[in-house]
Amino acid sequence: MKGKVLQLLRENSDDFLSGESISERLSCSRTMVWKYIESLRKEGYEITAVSNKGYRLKGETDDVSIHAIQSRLEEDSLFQRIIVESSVSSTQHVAHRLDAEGAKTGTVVVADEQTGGRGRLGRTWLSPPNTGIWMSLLLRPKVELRKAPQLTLVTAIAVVRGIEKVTGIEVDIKWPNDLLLNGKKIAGILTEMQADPDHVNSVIIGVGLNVNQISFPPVMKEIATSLLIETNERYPRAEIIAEILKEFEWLYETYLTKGFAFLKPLWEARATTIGKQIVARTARETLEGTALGIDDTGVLLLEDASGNIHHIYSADIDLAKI
Ligand code: BT5
Repeated sequence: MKGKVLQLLRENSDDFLSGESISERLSCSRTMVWKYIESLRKEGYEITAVSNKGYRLKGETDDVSIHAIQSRLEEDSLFQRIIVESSVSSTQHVAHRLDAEGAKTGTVVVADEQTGGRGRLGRTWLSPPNTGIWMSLLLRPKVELRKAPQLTLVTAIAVVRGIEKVTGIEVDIKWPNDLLLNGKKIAGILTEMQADPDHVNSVIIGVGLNVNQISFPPVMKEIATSLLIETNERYPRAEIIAEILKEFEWLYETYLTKGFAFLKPLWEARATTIGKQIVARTARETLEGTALGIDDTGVLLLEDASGNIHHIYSADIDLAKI
């Protein structure tokens, strides 16, 4: 019965549901409804109650703690320092500050909530509490500056594999930094770096992954989704974080020693847009054509209607409307 109360609340999470309507639908007393709600709250479900309106499910919580993450990693893991905050403006900001203070490679910052989460080009990244994975990895790779964007692609492979290990769900990659589930954005990656003209001092990779959100604001409903929305199941965030870090570690090692070309097949296996007609909006122009694939350095190759091949280093990609 408690599961049914939860299911009703979830199905109606856009609005309040009165105690009376729950008790009628489930044929039980309002006192019992109240008891089930209290019991769900004790389990960590965030349920708002407003008199004359009823109940509304706001979030399905699970704990993310340093212990919950670290206990799942090897003792000699690359990720020796993990910082977990309840609320920060952006984990990228925290990681940049730690970078300036000289923090070691392999420092991880995780937050339960971001009040100023960032996407690329000054865009906003919605990061409500108790629901998603908002984390930044601070790394000091010895790579040439021009190759550092490849780390976005390496991270995409790690996130896809980490999600699949814990949940069995197969997520698609959309070049360069989006992960999609059933065509909607489930995760985004933001790679920022500090560099001299010829060498990289640090790379900060931000990963935002929607896990247990039950809904999105109306303006985002068409484009964004979470693991819970797509599967009606909630998932343990700390476990997913740990699996992503484990996957990242070996992929990163391989990347540093063997280069991106070695990992390219893993990326291609999950890339959705390849072979399709796409529109690519770069900072300079909008191009339309067939996405041929990526080259060994991770650059997207687009063939336009005249047969010209364009090398695209950074862009927003959409499928072309045919
Ligand atoms: C990204 O940018 O996709 C990179 C997102 C990186 C977020 C992580 S969270 C941890 C770390 N700390 C931060 O402050 N950031 C990183 P971009 O490709 O520019 O996409 C941004 C667009 O995605 C927005 O303009 C919205 O349309 C959409 N969006 C915003 N929040 C979303 C969400 N939670 N889920 C799906 N789409 C979202």
